Amino acid sequence: MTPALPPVRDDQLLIVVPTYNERENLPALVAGVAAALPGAHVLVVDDDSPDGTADLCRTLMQTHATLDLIVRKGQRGLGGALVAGFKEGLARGHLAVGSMDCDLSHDPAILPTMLRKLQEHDLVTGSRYAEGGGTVGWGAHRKLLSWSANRFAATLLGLSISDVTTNFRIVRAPLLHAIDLDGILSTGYSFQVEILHRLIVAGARVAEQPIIFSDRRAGQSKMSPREIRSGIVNLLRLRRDLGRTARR
Ligand SMILES: Nc1nc2c(ncn2[C@@H]2O[C@H](COP(=O)(O)OP(=O)(O)OP(=O)(O)O)[C@@H](O)[C@H]2O)c(=O)[nH]1
Ligand SMILES: [Mg+2]
Repeated sequence: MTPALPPVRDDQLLIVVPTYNERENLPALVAGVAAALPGAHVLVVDDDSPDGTADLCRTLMQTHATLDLIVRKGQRGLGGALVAGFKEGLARGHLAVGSMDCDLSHDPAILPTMLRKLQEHDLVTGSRYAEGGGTVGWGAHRKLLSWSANRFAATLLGLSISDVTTNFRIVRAPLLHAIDLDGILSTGYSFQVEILHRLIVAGARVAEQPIIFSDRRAGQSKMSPREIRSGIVNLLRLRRDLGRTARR
C-alpha cells in the first residue's frame, strides 16, 4: 500500500501564471482564481511585457493579498518563466505549486476539483483529450495541429497521458524538489512535455483532469512557427538523451 499523502489546503498552494502582454486578461484571471480557491496564492511571472501587465498586477496586488509578482528583465520564454515561479514557490515553502495560462483558456472554476484530486496524487494535469475534456473556439486545423503535436510528443517519450502539452497542472512540492529544474532543456512550448516526463520518472502518481480549453478571448497568441520548430527540436534531443541513458 502506498503511504497516505499529506493533505494540501488551498492556502498552501501557489499558482504560477506566466504572462507576456496579458493586461486585458489578468484582472479576470485573478478574480476567477480568488472565487474558486479563495486562499490560493497566485504568482505572476511577467517577462517585462510592453503592455504594462506588471504595473496592472501591482495595482491588483493592493486589493488581493494573495497575489504576487516577479518581473524578469531581458529574458523571454514560457519555460524559463515557469521555472522561476516554481523555484519561488518551493523557496516559500508551499506544499503544492500549480500553473495556468493567463488568457482564460484555463477555467479557474475547475481548480477545487483539481485540488481535491491532488489529495491522492502527486500531480494533477489538465487534459483536453480525456473523456469529458475538449476545446472551444478552435477550427479543425488548430485541433489537428494540437492533437498531432500531443501524440507525437507522448509517443516519442513513451508517456501514457492523453494531454502532455497543457500548462494547467498542480504538483506536490516534494516531486518538484526531486527533479532538476535547472536541467530542463526546453525553454518554450516543449517545456510542458519535458517536465511531465521528468516528474513521471521521479515517481509522480498522476491524475488527469478533463478540462474544456477555450480559445483566448483577448490579447495575442505567442505561438509561432519558430516556437513549434524549436519545440520539435527539443523533443528529439530529449528522446536522443533518453536513448543514451537507457543504453548505459
Ligand atoms: N513570462 C512569459 N509568459 C509567456 C511567454 N510566452 C507565453 N507566455 C504566457 O504563457 C501562457 C500561454 O501562452 P499563449 O500565447 O496563450 O499560448 P497558447 O495558449 O498555446 O496559444 P493561444 O491558444 O493562441 O493563446 C500565457 O499566459 C502567456 O501570456 C513568455 O515568453 N514569457
Ligand atoms: Mg493561450
